[in-house]
This record gives sequence, C-alpha cells and structure tokens, in this order.
Amino acid sequence: MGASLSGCVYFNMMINFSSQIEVIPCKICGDKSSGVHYGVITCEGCKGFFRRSQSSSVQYSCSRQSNCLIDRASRNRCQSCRLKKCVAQGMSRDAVKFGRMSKRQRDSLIAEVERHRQQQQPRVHSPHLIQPLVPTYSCPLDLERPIRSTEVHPYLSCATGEAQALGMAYRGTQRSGNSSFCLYPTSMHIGQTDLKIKFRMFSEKNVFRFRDSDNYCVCVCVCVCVCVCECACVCVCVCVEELCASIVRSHRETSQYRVDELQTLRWKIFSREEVHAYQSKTVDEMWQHCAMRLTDAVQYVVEFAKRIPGFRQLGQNDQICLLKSGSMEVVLVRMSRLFNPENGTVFFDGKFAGTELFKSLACGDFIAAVFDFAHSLCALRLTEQQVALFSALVLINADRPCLEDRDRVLRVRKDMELALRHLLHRDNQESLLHKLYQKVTVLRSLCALHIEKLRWFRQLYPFTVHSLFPALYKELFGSDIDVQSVATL
Ligand code: HC3
Repeated sequence: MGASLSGCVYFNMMINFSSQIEVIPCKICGDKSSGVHYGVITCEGCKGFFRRSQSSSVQYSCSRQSNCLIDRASRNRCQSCRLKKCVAQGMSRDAVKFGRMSKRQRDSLIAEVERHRQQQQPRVHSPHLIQPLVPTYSCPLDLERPIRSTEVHPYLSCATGEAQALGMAYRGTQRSGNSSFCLYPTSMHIGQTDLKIKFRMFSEKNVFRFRDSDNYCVCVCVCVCVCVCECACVCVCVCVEELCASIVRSHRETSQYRVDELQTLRWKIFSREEVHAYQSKTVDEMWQHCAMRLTDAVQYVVEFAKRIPGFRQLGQNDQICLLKSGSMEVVLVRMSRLFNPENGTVFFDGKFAGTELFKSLACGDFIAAVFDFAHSLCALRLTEQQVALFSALVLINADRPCLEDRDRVLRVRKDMELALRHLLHRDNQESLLHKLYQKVTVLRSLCALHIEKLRWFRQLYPFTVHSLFPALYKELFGSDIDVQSVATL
C-alpha cells in the first residue's frame, strides 16, 4: 500500500501542494516562488522571462563564458545564462501545467516538498503538558479579537456558580439560554484511564486558549474531576461544542450546493427529451461523463476532509488512505442532501434526475441501490449538522486496512464519535446513532459494488478508462491493489 500511495500524485497535490510548493525558492534565481511554471518551480519574474524567451524573434548571447551566476540580484544581467539555467532546470514550453510533468519530475518534486515540509515543522510554543496531547480545533470565534473573560465560554460562567455547586454529570450538558455546552474529557486526561467521571469542577482560570501549528484556536480546560470511584483526578478537556461547530463549518464551506437553495429548484426536472439525450449516449460516453461529475464531487470531499480537525495532523499516507477508501462513501452521504424523496430524483448536472437518466451506464442494479440508499438516508431527516458529523465519522475510520498509524486515526475518530453523540444528545435524537451505524455497512457494500462495476467497464473499455477518465478518478477507484483493499473492507 505504501508504494502505491506514494504514487497518489493528485491527492498529494490536493492535500499539500498548493500551500507548500511556494516554500521552495525559485529554482532559477532563488527568489520566492509562486508555483510550478513550465514544469519547474519558479518565481513570477523567471516565469515571465521564460515566456518571453520563447518568442521566435528572441536570440540571447552571453558576453562572458556562458557561466554567469544567476541569482535574485543578478538575474537580469545575462539573459542567455538565465535562459540556459531555465532549460537546464527543465523548463519547457510544453510543460505548461504541473499535470503534464513527467512522473520522475513529479516524484522528485513531491519528495522535495516533503523535505521542506519536514524541515519547516513549526516549533510548539504551547504548554508542554497540553500541546502534544490535545487535538486541534478551529475556533468559531474571531481570533484577532481579544477575549474578555466573560465571553470566553458561556459554560464557564455557569461552571463557576451553578455547575460547581451542583456538579456536572459526565456527558452532562449545561444549558444556558439557547445554547448548550459540554466539556468532554478526551482520551488524553492525565493520571486516569477510566473516564467514568461523576462531577467535574472547573473555573475560568483553568481554560487555556492557544493557537496550534495551523493557527487554529484550541480551547482546553484542565479541571478537577471526581470519578465514580470518588478519587479526584485532573483531566484535560476540549470543548466539544467547538469541535462540532468546526466540522459543521467545514461541511458548509465545502458543500457543492446549499440544501435550502436546492429546495427552491425542485421543480427543475429533466424533460423527457433531455433524459432521452442522456440515454442516447454510448456506454463509454456516459461513464466518462459521470466519472467527471463524480470526480468533481470527490474534490469537494477532499477539501472537507482537510478541514476536519485533526485530519491534517495525520500522516500523509493515512490521509490518502482515508480519502481513497472513504471519499466515495461521503459522496453518497452527501447525495442524500440533493435527493428529492417525493419523486426519487437527485440534483445532477443542474436539474433533478431519476434513475432512468443513468440508463446508458448499463449498471441499473448499482444505480438503483444508490438511489435506494439516498432514499433511506433521507428518511432519517438529518439536519445539516448531523450530515456534517456523520460524514466526518464515515471518513475518519480507523478500520481501513491501509492505515499506518491506526492509533492516531482512532484518536481523531473518537473525537468524531463524541461530537456526533453530543450533537444527537443535544438534538434529543440519540436513537439515530444506531441507524447511522447501520448505514455505514450499506455504504461499504455500495462502494464495493461500484468498484465491481468499474472492473467490468474497464474490461470492455480499457482505452476510455486509461485515456479519458480523470486522473483522480483512476487513482481513487482504478488501481487493483488499492481497490481490492477498499472493496474488501
Ligand atoms: C449520481 C452520482 C452520485 C451522486 C453525486 C452527487 C449528486 C453527490 C453530491 C454532490 O454534492 C453532487 C453530486 C455530483 C455527482 C453525483 C454522481 C454522478 C454519478 C454518480 C452515480 C452513482 C454514478 C457513478 C458513476 C460511475 C459508475 C462512472 O463511477
């Protein structure tokens, strides 16, 4: 698995590259780079220079020995040597896009970015005790604003008075006005492995806020807890409300469509003629079309994953493993948001479509099963928050066989479970949890069936898959070794 993961160029790119390539200085002059241009990491200046040099009217010559130093200060002194260096570094007019770099170039670039990433791992300035232990959450508050004690967290004002007096039951929720707040002990509390806590006493003084390496705000409370065994122990807690809010925000920001907007579009249904046009496509045309739509949807899921608290802190191979095995499942969860159970249609290509529109895919059983699933998930009438947390739970799955650091994934997974349980508790819908876990099993079999269909299609149309399918789609579903490990989950 490891070897094949290192070939996950597009995942790597999506996860890391956009932000990280620029940490590598321009290969020509050493100035700050702005990305990969003509196949090489360069600054804007060298990019423009190379573009101009490609005009047929341009001829440069060196007045020295053709070995001029090219750096930021001297780069304009000798155009001939600058161009020579561009070419020597591999710049080429044909390699306009990163995607067109050779595999060797891409691999060495990935390795280089990884080297830089490791060299530039930020130093932790937070309290030694807490920082290595707590997961990181994006904070819904404005981080630039100084935090006044009364607004740190509303639960604190309760905690010092009411809650302290009454004690706060484990998993108990403190309600104040419309909002409820709950501190969950994470698995990282100190000196106690049993989490059966009866009361927890905390005060404002014990709340620490700091920024993690991703500049997220982390809110941690160190508090004295009284366990069921009546011993007092010190716990490190994170605010589960913050965790929920962060996941919901990630979901909102990465949803292709807003549910409320789609409600108003329900009348937009494909006409008979339009459906016929889809049905008249050849099998491979329709597969190619759907593969592209599906790939678009997956890209949003990748973005969602990257914003799940704790996901980016996993090893890169594990991030990729989770995405490879879980992104299709999340697409199917998301599909329920765009599904109209009244007429069994899904929002696809700008209008609502029934199963018949996908007829030319020639895998009616799969499409019917996917629609059935959407129907059954819709029947649970999940809120957007619940969909968000369920999606995170589907993705952060410590049972995926390809994982390298299962324990680390498990810790993030536990946070997702806590968050979902907390939300359902708050919504007074705890009975949903079991139903959602049942859906996970259905998702797995749907994805296995999807892979089976792709194998069948690839036998019939190897060229279409090889040459016309999006690279990301192939990386996700196409490699037999990886696919088998996904399919046998
Ligand atoms: C219909 C679809 C699955 C659902 C996809 C949804 C509706 C999911 C929610 C996203 O926000 C938007 C979206 C976009 C694309 C939709 C997919 C297109 C095709 C796929 C079918 C299950 C067919 C699978 C295609 C195949 C066999 C080529 O991989």
